[in-house]
Amino acid sequence: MLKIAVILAAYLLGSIPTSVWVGKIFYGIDVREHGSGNAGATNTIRVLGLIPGISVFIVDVLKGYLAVRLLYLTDFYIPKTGMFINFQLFLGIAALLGHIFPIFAQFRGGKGVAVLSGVVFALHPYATLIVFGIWIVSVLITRYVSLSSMIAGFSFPLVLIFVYRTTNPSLITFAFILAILMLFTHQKNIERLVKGEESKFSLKKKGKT
Ligand code: NKO
Repeated sequence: MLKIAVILAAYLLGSIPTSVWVGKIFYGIDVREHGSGNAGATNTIRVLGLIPGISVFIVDVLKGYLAVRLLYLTDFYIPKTGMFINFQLFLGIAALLGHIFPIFAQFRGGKGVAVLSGVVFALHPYATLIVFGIWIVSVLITRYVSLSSMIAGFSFPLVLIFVYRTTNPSLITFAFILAILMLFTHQKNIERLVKGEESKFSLKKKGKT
């Protein structure tokens, strides 16, 4: 019972719709009605500017990090199997699902990139720093945040396997599931990338479009 309550708490923490609230409270704007329509840090930079966007990024990373760190309990035991699954992984997924389908914002949330970086930082900080480096280089080369986020998503399990020689099967499976989840949340971006219509990242805010 306690574990279910804690997973629910992680979902509620992830559900805090940072970009939607920052936009509505400080600018009277719902960022989901402008730019890419995404409730995330990138679109907040696009619509409202760098300072609110970076603030959203920091809070969203913290949601993922705190869900995994603060709510930590002992590992899950699957009855009769002798198997333990790392409970932190469930908390990370719960926080991500909260962010993507937030109960506090009509279930229309973000794509989970910033939250996922907080989750993976809590699980493996060094691998996450490498992946962050890959993300930055990819943004600089391609100028596509969405593409870079998907590349980062798949880099995390690959860095775990090939750089850190991780053998923990539940961590690796979890990392691949999350990379696939990133493809799912970026479906519209993938369509735009294929058509050559995806917007390239720039620090200048474009205003309400
Ligand atoms: O508005 O559809 P859009 O162009 O906004 O947005 C696409 C974008 C959505 O994501 C965000 C959050 C941006 C945060 C970027 C920080 C990335 C740091 C990644 C480092 C480590 C991550 C490990 C695994 C992550 C997937 O994509």
